[in-house]
Amino acid sequence: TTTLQIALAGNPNSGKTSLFNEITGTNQRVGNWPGVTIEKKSGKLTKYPNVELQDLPGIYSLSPYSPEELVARNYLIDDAPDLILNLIDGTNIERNLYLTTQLLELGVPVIIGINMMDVVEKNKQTIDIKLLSEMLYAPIVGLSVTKKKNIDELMKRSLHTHATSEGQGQNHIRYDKRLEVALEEIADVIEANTPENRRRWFSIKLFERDEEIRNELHLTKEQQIEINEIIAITEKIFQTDSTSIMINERYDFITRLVEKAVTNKSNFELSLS
Ligand code: GDP
Ligand code: K
Ligand code: MG
Repeated sequence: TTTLQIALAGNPNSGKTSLFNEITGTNQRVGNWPGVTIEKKSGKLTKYPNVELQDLPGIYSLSPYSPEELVARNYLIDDAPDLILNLIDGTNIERNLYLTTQLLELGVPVIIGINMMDVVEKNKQTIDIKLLSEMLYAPIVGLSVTKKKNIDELMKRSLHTHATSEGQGQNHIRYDKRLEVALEEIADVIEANTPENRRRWFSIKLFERDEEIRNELHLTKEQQIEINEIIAITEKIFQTDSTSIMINERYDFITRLVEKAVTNKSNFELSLS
């Protein structure tokens, strides 16, 4: 029988291990990731024995700067899980969504679990999950792992997401038009080197001058020159380097998202008085 692979990804302290333990019970395998002393845990789901969950190291981004980021990134790219389950700390949504914007680019279906909803409610915050879901083009379930609320719902939606490839459509987050033009131009340059579902990810990584990706694609000299020109023009337009452009665009997008979808009721009441 084929096993469905779900990768559990998220920031440190978003509740990944708590969720992992809750849904895999004692069906766990623990080891190390190859070449590094980072713990690797995988396990079959108690309720769905043909589904395997891979607990990834907690990370804030998919850059290749820390061993944890490299492990997570290599797994997501090379092992190509069937689904990414991105667990988010709902009390820290702005920071957690930075990684989410990157996971959504990988070309793998993503489902988002917004955890710690017990604390969110206690803090009198509200999160408009439907609106967030529409703006991110991904299914989202709010839950609390430690209060055991909505865990079954999250897993059911996860299997449904995989079965229907919900969340892996052509629709995706769009940044500033001038950046999108550059990304499309890079995508055209690498059309023959990349599968369609991965092309946006590769275009963004090349735009960020990610050396590992550049080597992996075996680009010709001409392709490299074209891409360098696209990057240079865009940097001139934005008056900053390409890495900063991407970071700024991600944060601008997240700020707009949070402004629209997250409200702090206690602040609202204060502002009325
Ligand atoms: P990881 O670093 O992503 O693996 O996160 P952990 O599973 O270690 O959880 C980090 C902390 O958050 C632990 O103290 C958990 O008990 C706590 N935690 C996890 N889920 C919830 C939740 O839904 N509500 C609350 N209040 N705490 C939670
Ligand atoms: K932890
Ligand atoms: Mg953990």
